[in-house]
Order: sequence, then C-alpha cells, then structure tokens
Amino acid sequence: MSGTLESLNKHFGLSGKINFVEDHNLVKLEVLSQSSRLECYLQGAHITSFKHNKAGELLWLSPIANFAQGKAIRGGIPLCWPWFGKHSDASLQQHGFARNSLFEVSKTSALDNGDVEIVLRLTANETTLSIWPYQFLLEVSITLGESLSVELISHNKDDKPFFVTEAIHSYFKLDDISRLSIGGLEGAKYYDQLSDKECVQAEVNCCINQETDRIYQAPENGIQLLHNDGVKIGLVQENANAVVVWNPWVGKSASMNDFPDSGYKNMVCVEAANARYKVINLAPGSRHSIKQTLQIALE
Ligand code: TA6
Repeated sequence: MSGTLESLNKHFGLSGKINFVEDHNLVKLEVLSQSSRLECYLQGAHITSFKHNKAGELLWLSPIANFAQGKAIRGGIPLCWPWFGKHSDASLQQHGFARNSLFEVSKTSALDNGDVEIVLRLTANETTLSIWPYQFLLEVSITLGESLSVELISHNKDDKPFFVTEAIHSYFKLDDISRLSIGGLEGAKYYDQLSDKECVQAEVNCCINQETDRIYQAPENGIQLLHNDGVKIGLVQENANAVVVWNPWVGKSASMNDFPDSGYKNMVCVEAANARYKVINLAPGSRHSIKQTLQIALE
C-alpha cells in the first residue's frame, strides 16, 4: 500500500491541498480548499466527509460503517451505478457495482478560484463484465470549495447501446430529524417505494416522522434542506429526472448491521437520480452526466 500511496502522492498529490493516506486498509484522499475539507476513498469514489469551515460537517457517516474491500461504506455519498435500486437478478447487489469498485485517479487540479478538482475513473474489468457485459468509462468529478459538486459522467465505450439508472446517494447529517424541512418539492409527483403508490407532495415542506422512501420527479428549481440550527443546504441538480428522499426510521435502522439503531434521528438521504421516471439510454460512443451541487447558506 505504501508504494501505491507514494506513487499517488507523487503524481496526483498537491501540497497543502490533496494528500493520499491509508485508512481502514483503503486509500483515502484528504482534500483541502480555502473554505472546506473533504475525505474520499478510492473505493467507490466514495466521499465520506464534507466539512465546511463555518457550517461544520454536512454529511452523515455511520459510526459502525464497514470499511472492507468490496463492501459499500454506510453514509457519506455512495454512488449508485449502473443501476439504482434492486436489480431484476436478485443475485446482484442493490444500487450497482460502482460503490464497491476500486477507482483510479485521472487528474487532480487546484483551480484559479481556490477550488480543488479531482477526477476519478472506473473502466470495465473482469468483475464488472461478468455482471454487466459492457465496455464503459465512468468518471466522477468532485469539485470542492465554498460548495461541493459531484458529477457522474457515463461513457459508452462499447459497440452496443446500454441503459443506466443512477443516483448520487447523499447522506446529510442532522442535529435532529424533527427539525428537518425539505423545501422545493411542493406539488411534485412521487413514487412511494413503501406503499407502491404514485402520490403528490401537498405540503410546502417535506418533514419526516416515519420511514420514508420516495422517488420524486425532480423539480425545475433546486431543493432546500433546512436542517441544523442556522444552516441551509441548497441542492442543485443537473440532468437528474428524480430526487430520492430516504430515512429508514426505527425498524429499518435496527435491521442494518452497519447502521446504529438511533441513527435515523440524525440523517436523511436526498439524492440526485435518474430512476423510475426515465432510464438513460446510451448509444455507443455517447456520454451522459448527472450532477449534484451542495451550496451552503448560513441563516
Ligand atoms: O435510496 C433509497 C434506497 O433505495 C432505500 O430503498 C434503501 O434501500 C437505501 O437506498 C439504502 O440502500 P443500501 O443498499 O445502501 O442499504
């Protein structure tokens, strides 16, 4: 591992901005901008921390998350690709294989505005081809600064088309779920995964007081998460036809071995997705991008 770290820091490290370390036997990037700090594992291109200098930590990470090769980390921003949700083949894991695959570093750069950009990539390999028989390139572009943006860029490198559903599955850290309100979804249609019903969001603000698992049709404008005292996160998403809102509440929290029984009180997932309402059909040689940007506003 040290050889890998040495090589990564030599080729992609940026003094005072990007450093590669080992943590839980996995390679992790520590990234610093003028106004924030981020941690991201090469496994799954998985962001596990986004700490804003004024607003503090904005992502929820399970204190009992698994950090094992090939296992998805509970919390942070897992990436669901090339499918969102359950696969028709029950032997395949939910949410696709990207989140427990080892990504490579494509480039790292310090931008003129003080932001820092990292591009990670995953290409087809023996394992992915055995699951999903397509040649592809998946790029994850992360830009850290006053805000955080995560972009998933799918490239079809095959000679046949393929379909993708996907989600940037962001877990947000809450002081208390009872003080959460999610604005911007009023009037939006949503599919309730628990009741298997199509519904419409009547309330101006979505509040959570029970298990919640909804795939909303994405609103034209952004979504506002008002969650901790004085902190609002504006969520802007591009090329996403859906917004997923999830909280496991009491029962499901207790059923997950990497999720504390009371964890539901301090987290909510609000995910930019292409799922249910539209499947992304990628022709050979074409590409598709989905992006979620977290903008911080202090009340
Ligand atoms: O995004 C919501 C969801 O699809 C829920 O149904 C729940 O399964 C959640 O994802 C977590 O999935 P995971 O496979 O990470 O446990």
